[in-house]
Amino acid sequence: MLFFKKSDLEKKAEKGDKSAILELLRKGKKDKAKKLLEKHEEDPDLRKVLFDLYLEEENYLQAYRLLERYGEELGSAKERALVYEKAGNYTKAIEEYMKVGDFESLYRAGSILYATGNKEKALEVLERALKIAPPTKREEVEGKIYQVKKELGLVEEKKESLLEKLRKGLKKTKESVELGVIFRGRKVDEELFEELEELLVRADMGVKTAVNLVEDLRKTAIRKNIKTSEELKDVTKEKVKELLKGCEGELNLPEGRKPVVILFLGVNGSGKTTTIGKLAHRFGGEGKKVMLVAADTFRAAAIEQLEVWAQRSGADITKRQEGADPASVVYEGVERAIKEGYDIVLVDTAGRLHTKEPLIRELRKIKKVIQKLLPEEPSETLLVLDATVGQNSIQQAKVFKEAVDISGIVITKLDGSAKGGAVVAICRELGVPVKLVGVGEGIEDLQPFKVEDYVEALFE
Ligand SMILES: Nc1nc2c(ncn2[C@@H]2O[C@H](COP(=O)(O)OP(=O)(O)O)[C@@H](O)[C@H]2O)c(=O)[nH]1
Ligand SMILES: [Mg+2]
Repeated sequence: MLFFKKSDLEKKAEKGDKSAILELLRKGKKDKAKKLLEKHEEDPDLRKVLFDLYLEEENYLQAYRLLERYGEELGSAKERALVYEKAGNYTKAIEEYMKVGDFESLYRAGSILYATGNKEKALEVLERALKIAPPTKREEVEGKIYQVKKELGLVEEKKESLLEKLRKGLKKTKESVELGVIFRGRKVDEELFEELEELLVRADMGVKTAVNLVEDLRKTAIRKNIKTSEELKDVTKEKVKELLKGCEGELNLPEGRKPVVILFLGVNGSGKTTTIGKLAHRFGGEGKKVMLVAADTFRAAAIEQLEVWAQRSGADITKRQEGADPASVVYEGVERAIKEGYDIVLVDTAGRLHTKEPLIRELRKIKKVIQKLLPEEPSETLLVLDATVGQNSIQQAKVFKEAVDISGIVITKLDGSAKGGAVVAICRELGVPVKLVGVGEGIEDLQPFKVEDYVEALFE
């Protein structure tokens, strides 16, 4: 009868022969060697080997156990710091990182201090880190310092008001369509009405809407005996605001639901990924734990782009390799978000319109997968539309609407568009409120859509 005999080496190792145990490890019999190392962890040499093994396996809790039990002669200071950090012993982690003192360690120490609420000390340490930061890291560290200073009330928010930003955003529309100018010192006559109508059409408000609006204005002008163009301007603004009634909407973020899932749709290039990055930054700033899901798996670059935004905004990301099944990435991301207590999940999707049927199928599948885990989600399904495309984007929108219900619209690139009036046409035609507008490529360049501000900025 055949049976497997234990090798001599194993026998020797089991008896506690140090070099035999190490040889076993070298030969790749990790599990066996680990058991024996654990058995003989009293031995300082073997303990060191065991500690390294735990680190290699990222088994930080066991590594931590060794540190606690045997004092601190294990591993390098940096490794110890990492173990303390992962095991949640932040005081010790900070202590060790500070001892190491290189950029990475100071930055970690500063970040932990910040995360654990010690902002003054965090600021001090982060500023030390900044002094020795490599060029590629400077921006990130500066960003963090600014954040801490802001929270400590040491800097004024240097933010422009939303209205100022929107004004700047609509600049291009206003340059090509001088909606403000024609109301300056003009007589209220048929010529003015015709010009106004033409400008509204040029701003891409939609022919029918423009014609009806101006017709309405003619009547109102007579009824109210309006004589000056300035007065007419006020009436026009009121009428446009009325047209936009129901077009303004806030993001639906139900209290107490965790996580809230927001699904992003839109053709490639419309600005989904950028919008997700900006939103992640906003939520992160509110102290929310944010997960990005890279379900646009068609191009590696799309995943990388989302990753960059995750880093910039401090969010986490669930991703797989290019070509992975989008719905299963979503499943994984949402599942992780539930387990790990995330507040918000932002799902990036692909929008290849030329494959309409597969696109529709895929979006439905993604939604189904979300609802399998969280029947009440997504709280928002946002369609991202590019303002430079203007009203033409309404056609695109219909394809997405066919796939899933849209709860809100995001209009991006308002800053680069001469078709700022299309917001009116888009919202009215689709019957879905605009919830956000993008007014630039920067991380802060996203704002809630406010009818009042929009109309003021457009006619100013
Ligand atoms: N000027 C401007 N550019 C934007 C805005 N939003 C997105 N973009 C740019 O539009 C391009 C496409 O955006 P991206 O987020 O990759 O679109 P996606 O394919 O839908 O994910 C990028 O170059 C963005 O920087 C915006 O509000 N203003
Ligand atoms: Mg993208």
